[in-house]
Amino acid sequence: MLKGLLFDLDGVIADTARFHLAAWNRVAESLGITLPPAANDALRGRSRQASLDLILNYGPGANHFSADEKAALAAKKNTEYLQAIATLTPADILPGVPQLLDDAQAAGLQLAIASASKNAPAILAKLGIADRFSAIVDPAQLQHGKPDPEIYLKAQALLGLAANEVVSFEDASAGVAAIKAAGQFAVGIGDATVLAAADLVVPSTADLKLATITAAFNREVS
Ligand code: G16
Ligand code: MG
Repeated sequence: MLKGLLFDLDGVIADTARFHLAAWNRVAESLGITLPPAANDALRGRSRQASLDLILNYGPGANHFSADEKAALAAKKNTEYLQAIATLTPADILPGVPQLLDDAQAAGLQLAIASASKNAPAILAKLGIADRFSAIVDPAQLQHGKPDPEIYLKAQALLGLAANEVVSFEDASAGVAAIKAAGQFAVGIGDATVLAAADLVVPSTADLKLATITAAFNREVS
């Protein structure tokens, strides 16, 4: 029986994935690296450090940079990102999400955030929805990033639920891989080809309907 919903944040609750990508693009440009279109999905859901390594590997290679140089580049990216998210307001919650949260709470479902972002609590506060979630995983406490299942298993545990009692939402292939490795039902938001491993894919958050999701979950999870 469905008892909880686990949400990625960037690209699912708010359209902050474009701010991450823009900030990383600036870092890449400063190093003379051009990011290929595939970086758009590859960077989503990855930790700050893993994202930087990915970018450097599109150029001379992550092993050509010292730990100090990498820390400075990551800090530069986060400074740019913080400037971008400073402008966020409740109007930046993605379409369909407020209704989904309302419907989920009316149905008695528990809600949790499984975001790789250390900035997630600040973003939720700016969006005015922090109190909707009974658990927010702290990514600083994790050993492994997405696509490892750890973050989704942690979110499920914080709610006291089992894998067959939750539905998890992701916009990234690494995130969908993490959900599936956790043994949970995955809803992918975006390109059905990129997110083919998800149990259900919708093109945008505006298409997220609790009744449809629950019906698909009940068909697949016994
Ligand atoms: C998000 C983004 C990633 C970002 C990561 C870490 O994960 O999708 O692009 O690199 O958080 O963010 P920060 O640098 O703010 O700690 P998610 O899981 O919310 O999609
Ligand atoms: Mg995401």
